[in-house]
Amino acid sequence: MRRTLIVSDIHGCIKPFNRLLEQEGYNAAKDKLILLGDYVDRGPHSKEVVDRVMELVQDHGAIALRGNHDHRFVQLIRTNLPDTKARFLKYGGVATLSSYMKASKPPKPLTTSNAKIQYIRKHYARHIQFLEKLPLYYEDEHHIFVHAGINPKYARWQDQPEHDFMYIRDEFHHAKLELAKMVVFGHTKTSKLHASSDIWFSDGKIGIDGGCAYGKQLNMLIFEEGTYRTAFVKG
Ligand SMILES: [Mn+2]
Repeated sequence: MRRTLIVSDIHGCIKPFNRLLEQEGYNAAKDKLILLGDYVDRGPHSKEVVDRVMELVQDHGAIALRGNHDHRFVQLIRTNLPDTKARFLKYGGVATLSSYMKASKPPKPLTTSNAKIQYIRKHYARHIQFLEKLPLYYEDEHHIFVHAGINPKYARWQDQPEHDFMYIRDEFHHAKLELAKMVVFGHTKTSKLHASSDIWFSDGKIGIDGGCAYGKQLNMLIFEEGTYRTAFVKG
């Protein structure tokens, strides 16, 4: 029977991610892998995570959604607007720039963030094109998968603004949703939803961000034959 494996908020943590897939025996021919976004920022290996996610999507049929950090990284490289840049650098983006520089070793070391941004724009267009095309949600028979959540204000959740898909927190966490499907999401560390980094199961919602980039854990939700199981590796 086919399993569905869900992981979120990898945030540059390539080693835990690969360990988790290996530990749970991920087999692309049999398993459906769904990634809920936030591949970059905070952790040490954003570039490697994006490479791996591209490979999983393009060669192995995985589904990858876009998170707010992926979205901001794309905006930064495309526009380099001061406000975008300030937020990017404030929320873990310094690690992303370092990761790309370390991996590509430009002929002379680039010292300013502007020079690094230009370098990435020139040499990693394929990463940016990949990230900006990622969808904001995915559905299967039983689930809605999103990065951050669903705003209960909208009669059709698909009509909510892009921003809600990537950023919403409390309004969604506290909402009593009248949806036929379970919402699986990341974005908010589960330690903020209950007193643990383990997966948070609630009425109609499952939160899975274990805070790996903060030294906690990378969770995997496993759905098989109508039941859930959880797995994780330490960050
Ligand atoms: Mn996020």
